[in-house]
Amino acid sequence: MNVYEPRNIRNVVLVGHSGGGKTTLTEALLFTAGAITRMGKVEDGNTVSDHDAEEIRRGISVSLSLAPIEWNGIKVNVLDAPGYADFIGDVTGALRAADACLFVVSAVDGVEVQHEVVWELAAERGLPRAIFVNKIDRERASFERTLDELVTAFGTQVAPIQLPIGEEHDFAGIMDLVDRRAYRYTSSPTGEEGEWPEDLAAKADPYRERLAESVALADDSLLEKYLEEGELSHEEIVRGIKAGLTEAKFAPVLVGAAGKPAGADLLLSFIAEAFPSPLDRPPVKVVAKDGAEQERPSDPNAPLTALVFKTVSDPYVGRITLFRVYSGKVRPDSTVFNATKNTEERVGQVFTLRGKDHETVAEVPAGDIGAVAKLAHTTTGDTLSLKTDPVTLPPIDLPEPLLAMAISPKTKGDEDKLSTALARIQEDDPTVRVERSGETHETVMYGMGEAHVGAMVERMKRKFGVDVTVKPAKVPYKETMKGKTQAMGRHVKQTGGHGQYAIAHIEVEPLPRGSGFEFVDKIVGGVIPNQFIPSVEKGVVKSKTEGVVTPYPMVDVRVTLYDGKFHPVDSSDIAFQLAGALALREAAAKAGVSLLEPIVHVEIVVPESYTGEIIGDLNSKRGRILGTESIGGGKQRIKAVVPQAEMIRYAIDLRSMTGGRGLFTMAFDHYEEVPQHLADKVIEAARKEREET
Ligand SMILES: Nc1nc2c(ncn2[C@@H]2O[C@H](COP(=O)(O)OP(=O)(O)OP(=O)(O)O)[C@@H](O)[C@H]2O)c(=O)[nH]1
Ligand SMILES: [Mg+2]
Repeated sequence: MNVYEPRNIRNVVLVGHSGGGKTTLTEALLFTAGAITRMGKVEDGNTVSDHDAEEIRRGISVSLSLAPIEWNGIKVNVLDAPGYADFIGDVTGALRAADACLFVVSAVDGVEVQHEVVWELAAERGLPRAIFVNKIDRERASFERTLDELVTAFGTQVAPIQLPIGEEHDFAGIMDLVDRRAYRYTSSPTGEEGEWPEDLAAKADPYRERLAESVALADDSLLEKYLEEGELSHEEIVRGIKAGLTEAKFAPVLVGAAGKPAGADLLLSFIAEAFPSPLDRPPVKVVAKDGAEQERPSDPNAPLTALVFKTVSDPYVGRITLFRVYSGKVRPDSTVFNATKNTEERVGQVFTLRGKDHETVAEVPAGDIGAVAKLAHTTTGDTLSLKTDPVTLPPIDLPEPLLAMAISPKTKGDEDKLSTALARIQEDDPTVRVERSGETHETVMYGMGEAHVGAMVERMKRKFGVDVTVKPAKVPYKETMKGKTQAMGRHVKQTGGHGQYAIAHIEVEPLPRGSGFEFVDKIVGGVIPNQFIPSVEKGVVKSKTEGVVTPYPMVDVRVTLYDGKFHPVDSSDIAFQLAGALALREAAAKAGVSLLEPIVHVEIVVPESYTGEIIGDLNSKRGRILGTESIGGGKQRIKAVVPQAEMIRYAIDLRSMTGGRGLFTMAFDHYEEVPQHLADKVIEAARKEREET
């Protein structure tokens, strides 16, 4: 593939709700431009983007794909992002690599949740937005209804530049409002120019006028001409649309049927003509080594600045790193400096990807997107620059994964394979977090939702050959003493031969929450010899760690050893350990224990209309609401403390309550006593599980 100058590059990410047709549209664009000779179908598992076994099996995109397309001397880097909410991590990465978003909206389903969610992300970043109304050939498709929904959701900046000729089965072509031209589609992906349909003119003309008006309003010089002459030329309208789109003040709406395909040709020409090039976008801001902020121009001759927005690991191919160059260039057989990791990386071949296919390129200049293989240290989110001029870009803003699942290898002995797989998966996908819990002794993988965790499990199996079991992560319960008491542990066996003799008296008292565990030695007069005092402590610690009454560790207690007895011959380390453990058990039996559970602090952000339902649900989860506040944009922030046990599946619950419009964060806060009736159930369940294993 040729090397393109920044002004001839368009980086466009396709975003939107799952099933809108992004992958099909990518296929249509590739086919229309002649980059592929046959159009694949998502259903048939033979599209360029959805090449992963997991994507073919599910029929949805799981991972971001790149598809470079050459059209009229312009290189369009299409990024096909997954629409399913669990894979939003890839979308946030792609928003950084792209210079504009194309929202793919189904004319049957209209505006859906992920459109709103991603629109907000793009708006926060000031990213230009255009819309493609797809599936206009489908039964129950309606352009007008979809347009109304778009205007309601995103405001009057949304304006069509095309209208369909017919809908559903009658869909025949597209009217281009800019030039008052009509294109009809039969068997070719390229429309045939024909008569302006006079029967639809009455509908189309008001839209044309509105378009000219909004374009004129965006540019004073155009406004003057429009008022004088009542008409604008093609170049003037396109200039106005481009300015409005680039400044994110105007969202043009196009239409088509990716599946046919129809409209992909007009879309490509529009992208080439009116979408911003890297030069039209503000220069990126970087932080130099001395902490100073700098701007980097979109210039191939400036020092290198590139962002790694996606990595894919494969045990056979190695790791593939996808990056967007903002300034400078990446050349084959060179050295780059990873300023995030503070290390040099050797670059071998430089290539572009079309789905899974590699195509080598001479270089990747400013404004372009490229890939390299087998970098040793670089992971998603890193900045590549030069050692002589190291700079970092802001990190990719990612959501926190909060669905906690415990995973373990199905086959004993696969532990090493599992940890290799987990390390790789985490490096590739920053929305996966893995922790080894010192408390529950589980390996816990945090993901964005069930589909995300499921996809990771599949990946581990297929790519890393390790089959894993997935269970909800355990809650790290604890136990504590209910009151203060004294107890004796007596381990005495003196029947023939070498005997065993140890007696320990302890006092046990509860401490405030969060104090942990204390052992105090108050032995006087050598009633227990010095060398055996650590033995008693060891026995007590072992017992409290395993759980004295419940299967959970004991916390927030002070154990004071104040008396005891020994025998000059029969006492031993092990005898005093046993005495210590027995004493603690005796004390627990006398004073009683209570079960403690972790309480998490949660903050939930939802559209105002959901506040009541969210609070009701938190109450039913034994939560305590700390407060609510309006945070603008029609959103409420709700703060609460809730038992962790009730929040295990909240990533799923919140999504189903709000249709995916809610966000939340969660962090450990403190431990509290579990109500007795629930404590009995928890202990019973834990005992059963212990017996089974
Ligand atoms: N009739 C018709 N069907 C279409 C059209 N575009 C896509 N489809 C079908 O809609 C379904 C979903 O299309 P995809 O391309 O997988 O949608 P997507 O937006 O990539 O979905 P995710 O990857 O899950 O985000 C598939 O069955 C397509 O064949 C169209 O223009 N007309
Ligand atoms: Mg897709």
